[in-house]
Amino acid sequence: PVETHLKDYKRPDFNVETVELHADIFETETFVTASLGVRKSPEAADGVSLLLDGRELDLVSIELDGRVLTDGEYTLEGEVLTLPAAPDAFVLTTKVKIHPETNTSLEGLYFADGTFLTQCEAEGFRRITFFPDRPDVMGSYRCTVSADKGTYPVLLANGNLVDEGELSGGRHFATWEDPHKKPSYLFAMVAGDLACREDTFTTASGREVALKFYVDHQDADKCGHAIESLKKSMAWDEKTFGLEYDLDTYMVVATHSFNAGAMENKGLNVFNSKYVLAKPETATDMDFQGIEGVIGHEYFHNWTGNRVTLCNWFQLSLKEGLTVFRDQEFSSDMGSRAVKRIADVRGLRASQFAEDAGPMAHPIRPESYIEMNNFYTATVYNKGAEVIRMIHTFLGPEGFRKGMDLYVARHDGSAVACEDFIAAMEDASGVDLSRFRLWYSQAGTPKVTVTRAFDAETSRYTLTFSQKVPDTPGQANKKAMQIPVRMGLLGDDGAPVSLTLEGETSLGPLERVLSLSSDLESFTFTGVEKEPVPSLFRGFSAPINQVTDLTEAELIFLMAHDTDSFNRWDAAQQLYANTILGMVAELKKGEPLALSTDLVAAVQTTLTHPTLDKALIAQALTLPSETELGDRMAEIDVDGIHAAREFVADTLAVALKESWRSVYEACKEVGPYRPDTQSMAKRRLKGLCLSYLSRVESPAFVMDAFASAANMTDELAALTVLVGMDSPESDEAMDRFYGAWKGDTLVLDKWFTAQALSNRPGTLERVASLMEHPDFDIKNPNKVRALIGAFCQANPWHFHRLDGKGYDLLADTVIALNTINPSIAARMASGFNRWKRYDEKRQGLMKARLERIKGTENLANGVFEIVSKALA
Ligand code: B3K
Ligand code: ZN
Repeated sequence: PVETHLKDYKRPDFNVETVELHADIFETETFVTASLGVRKSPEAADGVSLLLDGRELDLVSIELDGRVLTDGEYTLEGEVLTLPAAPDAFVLTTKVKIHPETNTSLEGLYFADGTFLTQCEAEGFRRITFFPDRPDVMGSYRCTVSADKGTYPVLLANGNLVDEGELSGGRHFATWEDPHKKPSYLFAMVAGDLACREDTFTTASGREVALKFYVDHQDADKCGHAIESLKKSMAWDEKTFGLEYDLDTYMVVATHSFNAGAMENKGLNVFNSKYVLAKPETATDMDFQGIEGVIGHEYFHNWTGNRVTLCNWFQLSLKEGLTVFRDQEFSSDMGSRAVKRIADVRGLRASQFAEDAGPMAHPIRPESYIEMNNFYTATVYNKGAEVIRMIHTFLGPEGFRKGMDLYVARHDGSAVACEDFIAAMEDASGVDLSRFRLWYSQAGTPKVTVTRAFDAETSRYTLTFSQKVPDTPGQANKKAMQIPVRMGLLGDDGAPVSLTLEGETSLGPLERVLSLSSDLESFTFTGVEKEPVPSLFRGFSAPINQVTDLTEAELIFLMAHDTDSFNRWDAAQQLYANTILGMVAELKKGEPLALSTDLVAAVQTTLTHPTLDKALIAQALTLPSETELGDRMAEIDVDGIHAAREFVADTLAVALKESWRSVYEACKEVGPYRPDTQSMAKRRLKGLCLSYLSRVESPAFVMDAFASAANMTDELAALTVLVGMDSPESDEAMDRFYGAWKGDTLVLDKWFTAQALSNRPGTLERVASLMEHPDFDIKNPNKVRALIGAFCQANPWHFHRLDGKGYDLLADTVIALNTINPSIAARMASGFNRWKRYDEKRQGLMKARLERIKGTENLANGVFEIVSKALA
């Protein structure tokens, strides 16, 4: 396998200005004819060859300006077709034969669940036709699709429908033209028998856009929420960034077989059905929120990704980090900002921090890759979004908006780099981001240690910050980063203290943003009468690990009094983590466990708080996951963490039984399901109460909640709790749920996941037998993620069983997927990435499985990259 390096990047020698495609789809083969209008770049050297990528294509014919090329006039070696010394401007026409009907990789053109569809990002277009398949080659596309009319009545591609008609033999065709030039990764086409749900949106400038959602006929009643979410996204981008939609039609196609969440193809998004289909009986509140977020995300790509695109794949975060930031802001504006922030940070800590501390650690702008698909990571996406958020913090909302305006004005229609975005932000705002650029090149989560000193005599309070960016593979001795610290100080009555820095003459504000930019620096506040409690990194103002010496009492104080909702939650998380990890150490020494009464009282106060947002209460009372706790330990103690965390949950359940019960009752709803913020908050808190109550109540109590649930949120909350109870009710609930939902593949994913996450003994054996279930399909990524992904990533106690059977299950799955779907195989293989963090016995077991995978014949490049980096 070869590695591609950022430092080797060069602009293309040839551009393809026009692309005329004909795809003739048949049951057992598809013919693709492509006529490419090629033009040599004025900067290209004399006599350079044109290189075209092609993967698994049967070349039928090749012509240059209408003349058939003979053998010596081109070469086809491996995956590259070369035209030596190509002319300055010409039309190249190739005809290839491909086999979407047997393509299980779900890249390029593939056939799944009765529909032909495409996925081209990152390098899938080369599976459709020979092409310089790189994002800096941009052209105008015209695409004709033909297929049997009875079986595939719907024929789609990007842009506008310009022609359609009948063909002989019961076939028909449709021709689509995209007026905007684009890179090949944004190409899409679809042929299938799908229902279409329509709506319209009128843009700020008064243009009417037709919105068309294509789904399986049986799902036609589940598009309403996605359509509403799209309309909200379109309005939000106009209002927030002044960006309007630019075509007359916006199409979304939903499929059950998709490697990712969704894909932003120009004017023709393809979505994993999970992010389109919802109604209260089948989708949870989380699903409703996920749909709103992903619909928004793909829509926002129209400007950040499509109109302004990437010059090479190393710049992926330019579109993904920015677009995640935009979808986060959108969701915050549609719902509760604090709740959204907490959910995002929980996710970041769970996946990105772990990635940044492991063998795959890479900067948000990676420097090399073997398989680009491996770099659609939490780092590029979610840390990338945090980097954009820090720019927003330094520039302020107005400066940021000016920067966005300038970025779009300068680069609309072109393929650019992260540097172009930073430069636009600097030029528009006048803020110097030179040191800040290190966030793009340095990997690893910075550790910021804070110490404090109070001088009562002079009323001075000093905070000292020291930062260390840890070494990561290929990167040592890093430089200090520029880090924003949004902060405040709380007086002993909980009131905020004025923040006047030494040397300032007027009274300072109650909150401010400090900027760190060296290894060690101090900030002294004057006029501080009594020792305050610091509230630092409010709203998680930087993606760092904060180390403080806050005491239990101070954390409890912050939990109750901080004016920043995020930090109230974070103080609680810190408190739980300190407590549980302290207990892990006590368990090791054989000491008995006891939970601090102050902590119990703090939980009680939060739980019964009369005015707090119920979603925030629920978040505050959710203990950190076993995975997250493990990440905080040098050597992860799987059993100790499980035992200590269970002890804390059980103790809180018993001690506050009456409160859990009364809050549970108070959260019961009257009236029909509504997916609004307040109703969701109630259901969330009710579900949490139920999980605590299940520790003190009988299975019949939870069964009752299950049986009386009137929507999927409540039903799944009860099922998830029941499945962990070692009782006959548990099996009964699983059977009833399956019986009720066996026709709905998305709901069955929840059924698989609930069982994969169970604490019950024998969970691994159950997961293994579910892989043989008729509704499980290893070719379907949603099924693989729902069952095996959930088990390996979110059920550490069972996955890390000391007999190594969990590791076998994962290794066998990776090896099976290696030939079926290499992208998903590589994703799954990263389940071993943390192997060096465990005890010697488990390390040995995991290493042996990694080696077994590495020794597999015909190992896909992507899997090779993950396992060889893990073993290095
Ligand atoms: N850009 C796509 C991801 C494509 C995944 C390629 N392996 C979805 C998104 O981020 O919007
Ligand atoms: Zn994206």
